[in-house]
Amino acid sequence: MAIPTLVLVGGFLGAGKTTLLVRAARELQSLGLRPALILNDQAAGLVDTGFAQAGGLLAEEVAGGCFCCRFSELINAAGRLSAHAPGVILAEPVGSCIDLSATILQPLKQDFGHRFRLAPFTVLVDGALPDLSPGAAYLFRNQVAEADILCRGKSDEGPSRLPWPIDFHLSARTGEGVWPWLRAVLDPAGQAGTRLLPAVDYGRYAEAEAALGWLNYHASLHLNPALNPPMVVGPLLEELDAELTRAGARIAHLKVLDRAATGFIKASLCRNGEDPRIDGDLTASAAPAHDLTLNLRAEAAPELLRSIVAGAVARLPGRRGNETLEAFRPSPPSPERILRTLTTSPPPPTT
Ligand SMILES: Nc1nc2c(ncn2[C@@H]2O[C@H](COP(=O)(O)OP(=O)(O)OP(=O)(O)O)[C@@H](O)[C@H]2O)c(=O)[nH]1
Ligand SMILES: [Mg+2]
Repeated sequence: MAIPTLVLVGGFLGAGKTTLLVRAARELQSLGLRPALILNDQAAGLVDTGFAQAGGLLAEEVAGGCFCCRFSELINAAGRLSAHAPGVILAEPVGSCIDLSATILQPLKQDFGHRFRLAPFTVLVDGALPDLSPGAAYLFRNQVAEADILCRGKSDEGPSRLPWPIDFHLSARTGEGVWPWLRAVLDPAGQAGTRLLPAVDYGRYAEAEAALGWLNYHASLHLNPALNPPMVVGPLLEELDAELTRAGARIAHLKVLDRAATGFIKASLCRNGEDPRIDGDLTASAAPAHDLTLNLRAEAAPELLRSIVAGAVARLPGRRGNETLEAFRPSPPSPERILRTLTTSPPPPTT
């Protein structure tokens, strides 16, 4: 049996990684190539996993730390997927992660060439450079420096103002550039992990990540009156945006997924005050039972994020059940493996 191709797509919070991977998975499905996804976060309860599953895709989650700190779990998640014989595994590391070449790509090439063909590492960058604090800018710069393939996403939103040479301009929304990029990553001649950060100051890396407050919320809702998903998500995002802005909390990514029997909506903000970007079914009819997942990454204390989100969901009409809310700062990265030399993959098995 052929081994799957493992396609890792990195890039900063909100760059459009999940949307691209879901789009790419659908394109691959249309050719019978059996895609699967692995999503990743510092905590469980991911909008991204729910979004992929709501779209009928096979998705695994590595939670509780980034792929580099949970390298074995990444391998285990890929192992669980192998029961479904995927042709392509699309994997998204946490959007604040750096040093992925040394901590994931080189170890994968060195020790797992018999299990995966590793695709060139793609880094996706939003065409409108995000407005970043110095710490976030440090993470962003290092992500770009590790790319085997650098892509500019959201090309439907206007011309790029990026200062780097871009390999592919693509839009997960319109599909522009998605196939040329997929052909490049699936090309057996493509080289993965060709770049390596010379050295990483893990103190500075930890500080930059810890400047971000992280919040994951999940609940089942029994609404009275019944509402459709856009009527749940729209006012909630508007209220959260207003309150975060008032409190001086800079949003890196605020995303909400609301699922009802009648349809689902995912909406997100990548900065304060912008219009939400929406995926899903705006015409779904009203329903009383909903499943709500909210992930917020913002430059603010986790306690502040907790009180703002808890206050906003408490004002939803009706009852909430099975509530979970985790708010924290990411703990210092502590990779399982660091291999700071460029390794070559052994040839894949011939049988
Ligand atoms: N217009 C447009 N919007 C997009 C495109 N790709 C993603 N988006 C929107 O950008 C927002 C962020 O997209 P995600 O795919 O969630 O970004 P991400 O990089 O996975 O974010 P994190 O998981 O938080 O790191 C969502 O609201 C998407 O709908 C695109 O090609 N065009
Ligand atoms: Mg994502």
